[in-house]
Amino acid sequence: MASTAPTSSSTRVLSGIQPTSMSQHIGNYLGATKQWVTMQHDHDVFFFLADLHAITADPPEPAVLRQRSHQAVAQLLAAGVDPEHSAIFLQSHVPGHTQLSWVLECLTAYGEAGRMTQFKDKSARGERVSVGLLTYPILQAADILIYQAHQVPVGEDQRQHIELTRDLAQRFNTRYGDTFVVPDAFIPKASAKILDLQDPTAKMSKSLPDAGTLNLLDDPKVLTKKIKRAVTDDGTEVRFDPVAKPGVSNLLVILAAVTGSTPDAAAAQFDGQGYGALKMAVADAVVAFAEPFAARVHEAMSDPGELDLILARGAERARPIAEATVNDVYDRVGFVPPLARPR
Ligand code: AQP
Repeated sequence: MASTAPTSSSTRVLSGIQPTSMSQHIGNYLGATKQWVTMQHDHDVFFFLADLHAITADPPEPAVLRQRSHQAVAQLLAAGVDPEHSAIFLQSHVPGHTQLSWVLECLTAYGEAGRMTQFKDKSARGERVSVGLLTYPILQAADILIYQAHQVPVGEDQRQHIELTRDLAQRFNTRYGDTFVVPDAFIPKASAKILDLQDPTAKMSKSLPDAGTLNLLDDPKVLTKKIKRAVTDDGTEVRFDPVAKPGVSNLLVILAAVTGSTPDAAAAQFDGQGYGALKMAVADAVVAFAEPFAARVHEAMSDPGELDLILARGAERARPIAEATVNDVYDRVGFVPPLARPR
């Protein structure tokens, strides 16, 4: 195993979020970042903003991407990710991610990359399908393996990508000797897949039409309107049944996750009441969470210098680990190391 692996007493945790929008949605929070906050106290944690991934679909204007990256840091702070405990950094600040990605790309079969469901879904949706969209799960594997991470807290949609990461780690280890920790996905049981409010067969996503997405920085009136218009079904009974009642069950999952309950217990409160009462309760709970969250984001955004400092400190923690892994990997693959010449 590479010397960059943490000792057995410290489980290393790595995860990322793409700055593909000005706001996280409630699925990103409940599926991923909420777990980051709880894991940061007793693990060795690294959280990055996947700005390289954020240009795989339609690359945004440069100024917009920069602002989204700052917004994303501010939102991690607002969610409770503490830079004293967690290394928070930008993927583009650590060159090792792309250096390792190339080696892993060469170990990945073309058909294997094309089978990723996110690639199939996004390429079916988008007009422009870049090679980056095809190879992004491999860069994601590099993002994880380069830190020798044990656990990767993500939503259900990322399960297949973590499987690919595990396969690539094992493939490399078999061919070149024990090098990578083979990581496990850490997927929350209850809120692993928050569904789109307008299409409760699809996951809530930043890149789907806005009406079905609860952005945490939406105005409270907008959040309330989106929840009131959420697609349910033509029944009346509030019951947790994800197969028969996906829209209602999705609302119950959100309500339970935000209020610290379970979907069944949340459903029991609405015995004899209709969907209108459920929607009002969900709207009140989401707004009660989102309003102070937005205030914390605005406060953090008022000091961009501090955000850059947090990113610089995070990258300083991440870079030496990444460099050591890349050096080890390049050596094992057989690349001749550059001669360090005395100046
Ligand atoms: N609907 C969801 N429910 C639960 N978890 C979710 N995640 C995303 N959507 C849901 C989790 O959020 C983390 C960060 O996601 P991401 O921004 O890196 O990319 P994504 O999974 O592709 O999320 P989006 O919102 O759908 O973004 P776009 O539209 O830009 O691709 C991940 O851990 C993810 O599992």
